[in-house]
Amino acid sequence: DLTPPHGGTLKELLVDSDRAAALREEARDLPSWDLTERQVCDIELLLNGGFSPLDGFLREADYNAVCADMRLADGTLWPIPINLDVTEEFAGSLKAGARIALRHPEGMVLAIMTVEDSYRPDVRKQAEQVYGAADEAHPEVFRLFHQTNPVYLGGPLEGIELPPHHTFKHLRHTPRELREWFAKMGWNNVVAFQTRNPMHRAHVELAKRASQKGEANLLIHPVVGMTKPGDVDYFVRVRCYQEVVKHFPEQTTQLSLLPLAMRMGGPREAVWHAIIRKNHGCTRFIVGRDHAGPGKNSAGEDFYGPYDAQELVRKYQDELGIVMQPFEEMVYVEDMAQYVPRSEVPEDARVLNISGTELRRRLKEGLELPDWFSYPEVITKLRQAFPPKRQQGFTVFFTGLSGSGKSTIANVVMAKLMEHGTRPVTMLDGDLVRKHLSSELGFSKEHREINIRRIGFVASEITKNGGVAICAPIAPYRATRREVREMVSQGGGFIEVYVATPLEVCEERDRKGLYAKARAGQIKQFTGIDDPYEEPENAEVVVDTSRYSADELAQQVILHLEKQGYIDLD
Ligand code: PPS
Repeated sequence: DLTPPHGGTLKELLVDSDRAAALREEARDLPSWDLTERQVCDIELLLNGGFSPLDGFLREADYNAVCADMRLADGTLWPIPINLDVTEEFAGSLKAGARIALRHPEGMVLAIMTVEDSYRPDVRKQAEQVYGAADEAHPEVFRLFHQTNPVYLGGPLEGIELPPHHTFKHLRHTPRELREWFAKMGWNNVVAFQTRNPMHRAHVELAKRASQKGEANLLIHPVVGMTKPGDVDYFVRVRCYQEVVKHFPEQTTQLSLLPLAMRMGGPREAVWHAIIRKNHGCTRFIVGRDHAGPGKNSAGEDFYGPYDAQELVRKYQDELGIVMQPFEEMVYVEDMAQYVPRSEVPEDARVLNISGTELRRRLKEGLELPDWFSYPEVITKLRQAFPPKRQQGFTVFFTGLSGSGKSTIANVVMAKLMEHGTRPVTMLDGDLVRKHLSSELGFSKEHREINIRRIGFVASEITKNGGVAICAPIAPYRATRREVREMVSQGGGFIEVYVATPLEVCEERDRKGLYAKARAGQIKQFTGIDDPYEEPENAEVVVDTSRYSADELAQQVILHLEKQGYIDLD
């Protein structure tokens, strides 16, 4: 028999069709909340039982216990908080015990929630307890601090329908569907392989060995919800997985897509992944090196040790009821023409390895990828998705004080790129954007953030489609610039240019007379005077207009673009 779900029963929260019809009618008169991308992922696994035994978004007592002890208030092991975060306005409009309609961005109501709890989390504490550090270099901590609404609502859900999917439908399965399929196939021992990256020969070797060792069938169970910013997007990955499954024995391997929003929580996330796979009917779960690792912290060190995740899963092994199959990194030994676990490499043997970062670099630069590393079909799919840099779109994002000379340099850069003529160019200058896209916005922190996110959104669309976006807002906040960088980098290049003209020089020039007005108190919240400007720490190019002319500085930007391979000046 298959493993029982976590907590004993598969907690599916979808109601029958009569009840669903009644709920849809009720929803018409209820306050409704538009789910964020993250919340859509979470609600899908809540409704389909992937998050059994949860019956909805966490109430405060459960949330506190999960953060502090990795358990729900009733003692059940549960490592990651699942919350419905909403705005103060929305939370403030609700009475105790209110029912609210939770809507998919396409408009349909997915579930009705009875709000039992409304609470304000201490996100720093959450970051420290769950992710081990309140360090914004951790992608989930950053999200928690900058992209999470301030109030959490907790309470049970009545599910009406699952979020719709329009891609790869034949590869999506609920826990129940997978369990039924395993039963039909007589698969009573299934090992799950988790991944958020394209699979190459090393992963195939690892998964094959794991299934042989456990005498188990194999479920390749990649995450297609949300992964780490900068990852290869799932459309591309799934096209690769479809090629890779052909290299496994047909009767023993199944590919299925998991709509999970990852947190990059390392050890705790590994425990969570194990629970989710158990709910999907798996008996075994592969935990490799640096499972769900977020990369380096702001001091340049790894957040978690390479085998911390294995250790934590091992600690809860009995309680989890799914067997961990720990795995070392597999490396290619050239003389043996074979992959082996790193500790089994013969002494003096030459080992070949290409890291994820190195792979992305080679794809971006259009460099060679050797046959020992991956399959030709997989490389072809990756190359289609990652054209060489000179065919990619990019964004040049100028930031700096008012009057620093951003627009002037940006205009020269634009003229030079138009003259070069390989891509369409769009200018998103600060004043231009405020006239056409953001005319209703002022200069509060909130409004500036909205303004910059709009610019980022437009720039990312242009970049994704192969064009050039030149942006020149003040963009005073580091966190918002990072968001824009993440958005744009998904589909092409991002070059941040810090126009580091000192405040004294900007004020002295005062081309628009705004500094004088700000000093006189006629303009409030003026950047550099009574509003902050957070200097960029990792801009690709830094220029200072007090020393060079706009022409010279624009040339510096153009040369950077050439050096990076985006343009070819020959
Ligand atoms: S932001 O912070 O990025 O949203 O600002 P941005 O959209 O670039 O707009 C900056 C231009 O608006 C004028 N202006 C102000 N700037 C800063 N602070 C205050 N309070 C303010 N009020 C008006 C100013 O002319 C800026 O233009 P530039 O081209 O930067 O000088």
